[in-house]
Amino acid sequence: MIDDLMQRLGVPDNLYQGGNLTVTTPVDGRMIGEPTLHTAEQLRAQIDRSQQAFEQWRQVPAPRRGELVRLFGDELRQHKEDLGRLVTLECGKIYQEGLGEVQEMIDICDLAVGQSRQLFGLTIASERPGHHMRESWHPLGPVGLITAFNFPVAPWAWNAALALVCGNSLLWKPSPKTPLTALACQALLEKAMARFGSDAPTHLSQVVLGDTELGEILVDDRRVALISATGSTRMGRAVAPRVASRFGRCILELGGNNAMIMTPSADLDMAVRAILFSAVGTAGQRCTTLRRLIVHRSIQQEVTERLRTAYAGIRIGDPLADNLVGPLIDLQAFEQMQEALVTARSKGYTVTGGERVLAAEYPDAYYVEPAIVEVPAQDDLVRAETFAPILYVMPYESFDSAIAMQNDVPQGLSSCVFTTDVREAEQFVSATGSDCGIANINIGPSGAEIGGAFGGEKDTGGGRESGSDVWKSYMRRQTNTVNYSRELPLAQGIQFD
Ligand code: UN1
Repeated sequence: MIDDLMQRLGVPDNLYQGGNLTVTTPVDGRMIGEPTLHTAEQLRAQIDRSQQAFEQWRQVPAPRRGELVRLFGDELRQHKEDLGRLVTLECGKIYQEGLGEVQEMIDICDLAVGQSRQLFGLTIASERPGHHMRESWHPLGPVGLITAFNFPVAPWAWNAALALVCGNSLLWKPSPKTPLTALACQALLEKAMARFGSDAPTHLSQVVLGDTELGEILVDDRRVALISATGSTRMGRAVAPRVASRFGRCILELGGNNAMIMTPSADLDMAVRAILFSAVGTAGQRCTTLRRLIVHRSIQQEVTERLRTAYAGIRIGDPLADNLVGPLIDLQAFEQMQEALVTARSKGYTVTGGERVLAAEYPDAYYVEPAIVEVPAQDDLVRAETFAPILYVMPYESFDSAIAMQNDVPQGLSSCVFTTDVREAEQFVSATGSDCGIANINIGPSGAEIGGAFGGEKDTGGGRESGSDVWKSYMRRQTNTVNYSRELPLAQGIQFD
């Protein structure tokens, strides 16, 4: 199946076969590809070429650059099923979610095409007669993209689509766990470039396959104007100071420890469905996954029972078949999940689920029952992000204390409240409410649309991607003062003669 898929997606055999990086599918542990890792020297040459491509691409008018992204969106529409299937094979999320990820790519392309005609600055009143002031936005330079296994293609596309219309070149270092989807996206982009014509430079976009060592070279190179990295907080802590030390720019999208506050007035049916999608979807491996349920003590028992029943009915198994939960990415993820559950049990917490399943059928893959852990109060176990389907359930007494609990974690990505009380709802999204980059009402914390800015505060890294005015992060701002008079008045009334 993999060869047919890669062929239809336009990836030549030699790019994913016979190399030194072994890629296995989490579906059953089978080897699905062996691409070749780049060397440090090759990466430096790629950065040279990226700089040259940038110098050409920045001269192409922005709406014309948008045309390339429009053509790329067309390729994605045409290959949605194949790419969605490859996403499923490579990272293990169910096919529906694989398709959803490709749809997010298509959506951001549409947004970026429109944006390509709207890269606008301001005009500003000058204090001097016969002067104009304005703000212009210019292309930035080569953009380095570091992406994670759990969303192998959409976050790349959020960055790539905007960076391209903004006039930048791309260097993409995907997770070494999911390089095949990156090669497929690159092949589709190259197809779009071939249709676009010769004003798209050949090395406008390049994929870099490598480990941390190559990541460091990319991050340290002064020519790479912006590093946009998605992954763990640990990775962000390594990347951010290196980029800062050369005064480069960063967009960081790191860990999340996302909560739902469930109030007594909540629509329980809706809330339980929202919990199911956001806590067990993608096998708990979204940065926006629901990890903490802060529930009013008066409804805690009822909610926990309903959740136990709902969890018992979850279909776990082959993500290409009709299941809701696929495998964890690998053994390490499984071990980290088990470690958290062992700690929970040792503290006397009630753990439901969390066991490995289908081990006989898939000895080299890690399918688990999503777990519910009831805890009396938030502690350091709950404050740490474990990238697996574990939902901690904790009671609250007053709404203010629920907000304090929601905020009392190092991460600040996404959050939500289920309530039909307008005061609670508005308080949650006010200055004294959730401290996260995303705060929702009567919707789970995951599954954001691309129109809004996506990202979060604190250990999540502070970066924003996708919609709103995020395009500005991929451009440099220039303030222009133009004198169209025959005098040379100085600002602040300074006399200098
Ligand atoms: C991620 O897990 O890195 O809001 C991104 C969501 C998706 C993106 C998740 N649109 O859940």
